[in-house]
Amino acid sequence: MKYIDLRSDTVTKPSKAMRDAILNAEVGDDVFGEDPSVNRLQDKCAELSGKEKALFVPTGCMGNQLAVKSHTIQGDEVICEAEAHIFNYETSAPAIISNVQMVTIPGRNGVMRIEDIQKRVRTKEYYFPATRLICLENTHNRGGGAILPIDNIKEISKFARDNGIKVHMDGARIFNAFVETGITLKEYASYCDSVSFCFSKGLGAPAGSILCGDTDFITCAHKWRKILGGGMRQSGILASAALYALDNNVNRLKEDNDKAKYFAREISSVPAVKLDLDTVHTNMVLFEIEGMQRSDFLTMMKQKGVLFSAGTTTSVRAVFHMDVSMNEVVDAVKIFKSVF
Ligand code: TLP
Repeated sequence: MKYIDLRSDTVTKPSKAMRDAILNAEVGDDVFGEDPSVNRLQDKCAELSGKEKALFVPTGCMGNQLAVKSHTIQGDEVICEAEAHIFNYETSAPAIISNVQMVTIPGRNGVMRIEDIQKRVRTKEYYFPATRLICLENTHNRGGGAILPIDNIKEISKFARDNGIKVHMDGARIFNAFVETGITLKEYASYCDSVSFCFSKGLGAPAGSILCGDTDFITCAHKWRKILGGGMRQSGILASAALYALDNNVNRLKEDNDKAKYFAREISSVPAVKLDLDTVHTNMVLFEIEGMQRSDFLTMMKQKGVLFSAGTTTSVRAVFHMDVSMNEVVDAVKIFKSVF
């Protein structure tokens, strides 16, 4: 059976044109710093983010973890929103790799209130851990793809700078925010000390993410990428796909956001569906089903040809991407409604 696969935008496969770019990639040994495609990608991302340097990494998780490692020292505290990817889906890596303690702040659709952050920042007593880093996630995965309001980012950034705290933005899907808000990566990054984003999600590349920051930060991240086994030799094969994605697949993300909004509007008319349309900002829809176990619902939909995944602990998640056409979204809605 050919499924309509809405589990994640990570399921996208490289297009023919992207595969041609991969085929023609110029490569070299990146551990010697000699891969021209990787160097081009890193220079381009440094420029796009307005940061001094960028580092190509295999995954979004590695980008986040290198950021935590490079900003902190053992025993520090790192603040993040309670549903953040860095806290929930990265196998306790901040504890394992950086020996830091995560402080989680429950937010609303991923948005932390500045007052709640302020309350959790430590004073300088010797017996307290030091609050070293605040991690933001934009768009926010478990927040249903929500875009962090720019004023919220600005006030957190100002507070952090005034108090000597660093800010990292997990911008795995930052371009899904850009196509909605018109706020560039450079502007988002200007409020943060580091930003990472992924090529392997809505941008359609097979693998790869990037971490951007100042020279000292990236020098540290580069060393730790090697320690973690992320020195990838002829990785221009992957960087060429990422370059292709940046040149061709950014603006089309608006279509994915629009597909999500259409889907959300349609299913919100089903009485058993609990869904706040105001939270659907980008390419994800998180919803609850009343009167049915989530696992039963997922199985039933799979039998009918539509794949969803789990969102938060109770919600179902649908993610829209380039490998699901508008016609398939219309079909998914019909199948969805037929179940109720
Ligand atoms: N998210 C995946 C799963 O891990 C949940 C998905 O299907 O959405 N930051 C954010 C905000 C992410 O959503 C993800 C992946 C990552 C980081 C990690 O990226 P990878 O999978 O490349 O390590």
